[in-house]
Amino acid sequence: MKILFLYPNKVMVTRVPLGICYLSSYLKKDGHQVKVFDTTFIKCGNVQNDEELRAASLQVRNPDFKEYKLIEREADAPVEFENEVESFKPDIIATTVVDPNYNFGLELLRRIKSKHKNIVTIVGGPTVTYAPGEVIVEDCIDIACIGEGEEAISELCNTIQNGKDIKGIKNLWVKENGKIYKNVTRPLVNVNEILYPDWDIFDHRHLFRPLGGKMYKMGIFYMSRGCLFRCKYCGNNAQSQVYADKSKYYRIKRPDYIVQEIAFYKEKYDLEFVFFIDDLFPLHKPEIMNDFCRFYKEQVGLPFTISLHPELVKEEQFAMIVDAGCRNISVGVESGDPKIRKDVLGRIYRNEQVIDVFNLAQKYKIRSSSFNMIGLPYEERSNIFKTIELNKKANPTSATLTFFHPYRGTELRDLCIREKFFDPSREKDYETIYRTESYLNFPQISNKALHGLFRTFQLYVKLPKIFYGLIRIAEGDTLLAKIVFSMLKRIFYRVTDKESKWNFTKNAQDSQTCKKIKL
Ligand code: B12
Ligand code: SF4
Repeated sequence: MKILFLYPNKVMVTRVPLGICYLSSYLKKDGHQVKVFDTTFIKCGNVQNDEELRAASLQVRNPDFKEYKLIEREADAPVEFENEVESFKPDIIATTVVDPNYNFGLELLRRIKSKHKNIVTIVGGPTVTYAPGEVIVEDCIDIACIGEGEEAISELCNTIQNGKDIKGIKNLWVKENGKIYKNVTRPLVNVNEILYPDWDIFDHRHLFRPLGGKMYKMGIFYMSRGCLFRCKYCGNNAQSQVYADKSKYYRIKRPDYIVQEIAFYKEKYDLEFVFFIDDLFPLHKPEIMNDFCRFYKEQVGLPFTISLHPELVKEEQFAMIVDAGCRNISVGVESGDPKIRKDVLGRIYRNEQVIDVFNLAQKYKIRSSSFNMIGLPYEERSNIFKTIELNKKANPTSATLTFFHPYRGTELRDLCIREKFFDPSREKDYETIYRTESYLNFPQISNKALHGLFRTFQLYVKLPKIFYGLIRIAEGDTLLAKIVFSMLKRIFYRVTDKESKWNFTKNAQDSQTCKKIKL
């Protein structure tokens, strides 16, 4: 069988999408022919790419992307996709989608399906798992995959190849002659038996990612699948609900297994940095961390980054992972207001716990990022200032900021629809703006005000309070505001240039000692 994957990525965000890589490994093992059509390096409409956008809001200073050939070429993505389909002649087109590229994915699929009705189309990924009913009714989709897809796609392709009936395959909703067959899910994947993901299917430029202003050849891995928390804005709740064995949803790989996997890819791709994409890196499991750190130091030794939850960080394990090579942590702060965090987001921890984690990063001299959101339901200007103040106190190396969006399948989305904060029938229009503005309408704060705070957030966090009056002016969109913004931007760079610059070398131990270059 020939399977063509479609990765409809509009914003040149690099990093191989592991979902497709895993599916590809399973299909290749069964002897199928696999290819991918990836729009990452094609300019898809008038959307700014992810890193340009982060640089414009002062969140990062980027290295030269062109040096690494990270460029979006001018091309007509739908036409190229059609050409690819006509030359590869796939039996199946398999697409992965997240909410912000869902309609773009549909647009590409529709074009093919209208001409090649015999090609079977299957979609999977977060949007499908969280809202299968919305997806399967689309005219260009034959099959929707709920949850993990490794075994489901493998069974599907083998069943089609053998000319058998596909209607009862677990994890799949199958549409035939207008009727939808909804099958139950199979048990969760055993993360210690899973095949290694096939990165080779993707353009190797996906391996390049910037961090702290420098470009690294980064490998992307997970040690655990799932999460122990159920925040109201995150897909994990909906994802865990689709499985009968919910208690096993958070799964951790054996330390020897994950370390062997990383060592294999380090060698194969000459990696410089390891990026753990775990929703919840298992730092809270000392017995696992002991072995992981020992094996990692012996067999990999590359610098790495992880995401931590403020509630689950203990100094003993923190020191251990730094010793093993952890050189960057990301921590979801989200809001600096404990009440908003608890009532709106379903995240319960104290501000002191957030500050303690960043203090540890400073004590152990590693880089740190906070993740923050703006434009939350019921959030007023004063609440946003609590987020600014918490970041000022915690003093992470970088404070990432995004607009809150009510993604499908989340509790907060239901609330936003109920309260009429947005119009779900306009979802398609929102895809082009989800990174640049809030598409929600709140009675307590205007979008213009949110946009102004988004642009100036870094100035508030990094500059002394004496500048607040000027920053307030820079929030506006008048000519004066623009002049003040560019003046403050210069001061901002002068301040941040004095901060440490990070240089991670392939040997994590060296990067620790040459970590801070004072300019
Ligand atoms: C790593 C990650 C990233 C990375 C890398 C993304 C990438 N290129 O893969 C970065 C940081 C770049 C990123 C960016 C974004 N991300 Co992100 N990301 C994740 C994260 C943490 C893990 C994804 C992953 O690799 N999982 C491991 C693989 C193996 O699982 P998987 O992708 O789900 O695939 C399995 C199944 O879904 C299924 N499957 C998937 N595709 C297909 C296709 C077919 C045909 C079939 C049969 C099955 C199938 O089978 C796979 C194997 O079991 C998830 C959270 C999570 N736990 O899922 C969020 C998540 C996917 N991200 C999310 C979001 C919102 C974003 C951003 C929009 C954030 C932003 N504000 O800009 C961008 C979008 C970028 C883009 N164009 O894709 C949301 C999506 C929510 C939604 N409803 O759409 C998630 C779910 C987190 C959340 N808050 O809920 N992300
Ligand atoms: S801790 Fe993070 S990954 Fe886990 S449920 Fe909350 S937002 Fe999602």
